[in-house]
Amino acid sequence: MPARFRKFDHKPRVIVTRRLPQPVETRMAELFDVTLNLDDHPFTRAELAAAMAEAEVLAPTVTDVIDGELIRGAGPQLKLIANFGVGVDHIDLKAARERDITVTNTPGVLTDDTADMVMTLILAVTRRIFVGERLIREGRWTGWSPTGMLGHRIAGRRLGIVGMGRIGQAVAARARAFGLAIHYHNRHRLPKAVEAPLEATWWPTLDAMLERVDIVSLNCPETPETHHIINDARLRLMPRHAFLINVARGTLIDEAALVACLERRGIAGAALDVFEHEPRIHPRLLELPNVVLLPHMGSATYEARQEMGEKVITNIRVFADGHRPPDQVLDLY
Ligand code: 8YV
Repeated sequence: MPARFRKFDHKPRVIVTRRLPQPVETRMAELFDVTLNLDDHPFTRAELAAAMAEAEVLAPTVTDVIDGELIRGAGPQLKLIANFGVGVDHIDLKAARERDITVTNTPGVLTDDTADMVMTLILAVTRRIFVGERLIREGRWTGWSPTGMLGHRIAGRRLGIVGMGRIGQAVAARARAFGLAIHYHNRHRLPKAVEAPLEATWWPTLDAMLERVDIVSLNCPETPETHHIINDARLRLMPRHAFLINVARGTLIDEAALVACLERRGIAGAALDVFEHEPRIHPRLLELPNVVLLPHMGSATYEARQEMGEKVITNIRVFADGHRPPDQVLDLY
């Protein structure tokens, strides 16, 4: 058994960087020698460094940028980074491997909620939900009219999913029920048994798919290969009537190029739950009427956040018991 999976002879010293659901924090306090972040402020780099100098287990979130320098500066006692969240692009996995620090995440439990959010955004942007909502709240609605508040029907349109993993497939299943035709771009073609019920069409090249679909949903992780996967050149491939949906990571899109594209009406609209420099939003995005903007809330259900916390606990317990944690992240990119 590799040295890293060595049983602890004491309660692991755990530092949690953000507030987690109450039952999760209570259970952590029972099981671990834990320090919680009671006021929920995002850790500064200095606070992260201090935590990594002291903790045996760090439980961070997407708001903590844990780069190579921080990992190399960590104390020798740091053995596990048990991330609260499925995406681990904020953690330098290679540096962690070099220091023999195990990294875990929380896959599966946020799949359905995130896929629901994709459908919400598709409908919100095509049916102009928030434009209508604002009309009422701002007291500008003067009554129904045959040509008022028109949007677009999604049934019969082609949805192009970029990244057909757990979340991409959950999006496809929902989208089928709404009458969308499923197209996807993925490094590998899915087995026939997965493709067939979805009647999904695999596109080996993203560029070719972008030219042919009406709605694009980004559902891949952020890696060096997928950074700015939607750039100026690719936006120019999309039809003018197309919509772009992103619940994955803001850095998948060159946001400046997207703003320019929307301003020249290169595509019909975008619905974004994540941003390149979040929580900062490109100021010109705020001016555009054909854009839906949400504050990174794809997995924000009570149920998902509780289950994510339970996964963090399970990963720490199994690791501290001397075994490979169930959600170990391997540095495959
Ligand atoms: C989480 C997410 O809320 O899990 C992810 O990767 O993007 C979000 O749904 C966040 O990452 C928690 O750390």
